[in-house]
Amino acid sequence: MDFRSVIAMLEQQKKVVHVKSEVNPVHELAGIASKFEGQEKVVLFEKVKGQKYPVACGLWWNRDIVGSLFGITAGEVPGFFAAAGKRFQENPAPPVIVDDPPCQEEVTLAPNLYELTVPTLALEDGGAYFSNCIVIAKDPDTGVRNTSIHRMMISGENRIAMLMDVGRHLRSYYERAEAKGMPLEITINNGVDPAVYVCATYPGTGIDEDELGVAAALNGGEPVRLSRSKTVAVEGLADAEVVIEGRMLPAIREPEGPFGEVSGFYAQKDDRWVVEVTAVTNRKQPLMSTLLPGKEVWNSVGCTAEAAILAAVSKMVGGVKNVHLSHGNCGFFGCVVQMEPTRPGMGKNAILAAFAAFPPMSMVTVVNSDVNIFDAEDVMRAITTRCNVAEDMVVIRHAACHELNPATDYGVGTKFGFDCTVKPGQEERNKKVAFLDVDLSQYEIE
Ligand SMILES: Cc1cc2nc3c(=O)[nH]c(=O)nc-3n(C[C@H](O)[C@H](O)[C@H](O)COP(=O)(O)O)c2cc1C
Ligand SMILES: [Mn+2]
Repeated sequence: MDFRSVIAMLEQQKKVVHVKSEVNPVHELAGIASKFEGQEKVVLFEKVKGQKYPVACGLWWNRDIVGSLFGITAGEVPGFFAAAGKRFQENPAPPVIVDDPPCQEEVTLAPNLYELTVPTLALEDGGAYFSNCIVIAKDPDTGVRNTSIHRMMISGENRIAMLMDVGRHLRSYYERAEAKGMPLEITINNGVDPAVYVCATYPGTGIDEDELGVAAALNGGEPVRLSRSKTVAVEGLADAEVVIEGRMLPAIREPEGPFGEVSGFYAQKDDRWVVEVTAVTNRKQPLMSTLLPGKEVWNSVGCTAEAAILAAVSKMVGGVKNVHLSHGNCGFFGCVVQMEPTRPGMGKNAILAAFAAFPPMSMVTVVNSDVNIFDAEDVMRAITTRCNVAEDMVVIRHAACHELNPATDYGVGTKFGFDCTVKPGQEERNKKVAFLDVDLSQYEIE
């Protein structure tokens, strides 16, 4: 479903808040959005000062909305994503290139990025940021397409400074192009099908795989539609609201940041990679998309990570009931695995398998089925009462975690896990207290 259809669907479900007053894209827009963060509504800014288009925020900040994007409940999301990942591995449906794509209804060959609706979010951010655009590039050696999301700061009318973390496929493409003194052509796609957004963050897809096939799998096998670009040899998303074409310049770094990040802390300003924009194409009257780097990212990375962990730990260890990446762990620095160990010691193996399935994590907590993994209090109680730390904690030093976690040395840190599963013979002592479940309406109570 294209982005405008998604918003129209949510509109019908009365899940869109319209901000009709004109708002300033610098701080004010995000200030308003933050008051709605996490609620079961997205916020649509109709008039943004000095900028051309309306913009919607918050598509992923509430898991009930996320479920409704795919016609399922919030709880079904990880399993649904995992099943799509499996279908992609078994039978990938490659994207197709279409003629007269909607994303090229209007073409601007000398664009001014400042006219697009791109907010400056947190108070100390270094500029206006594209926070949720889908970057498509092609491997300079194999031609395989990659899809990923990167924060991008507007640094001039046709210039962007962006971030690529260590290990990203896009970074590998860029470094190989740069070594030959060549730019890397990309398209930057805004306002996209949620299935494409999912495939852009799907963990575990290899550098030799076109992950747009994951979006097809999520859409019942229907291939993703691509457009031939006007100025670069890499495709855009045919149904995107806006497509920015450009090239990442070799041997050039320019300041990017600070940026209020998903960790809840500011990422510092530094010299980073640069995109020179060669064209902007868009649908008529595009509806742009933005996000706040908080709950929305915790859910979007969290749901795909849950899918990957659920699949991997089930396969390698067994006995798994559910997985949750909670907001208390910044969405993806830690997870809780709910399981019934098939034999002694499997709680610890689940910790190792979860780390293998999703490397950015620092912490894994494993609990039995009687613990509500969506309730941080219940999980904390399991740690305090069922984890004899000297025996049941796993510590892995100097491991690769996530660069944005300040507890690490720019990504290298300690991974730790709590095995809170009840040990054999200890079941009686761990039986949860319960009371009779009565129906209060049957009583006369004042
Ligand atoms: C909203 C959002 C913003 C992101 N920003 C960045 C970023 O600035 N830099 C980065 O390297 N990864 C970022 N990521 C993560 C990557 O997009 C993600 O890990 C992706 O799967 C990497 O693709 P790859 O496996 O093809 O390299 C972001 C993810 C989301 C959901
Ligand atoms: Mn990839």
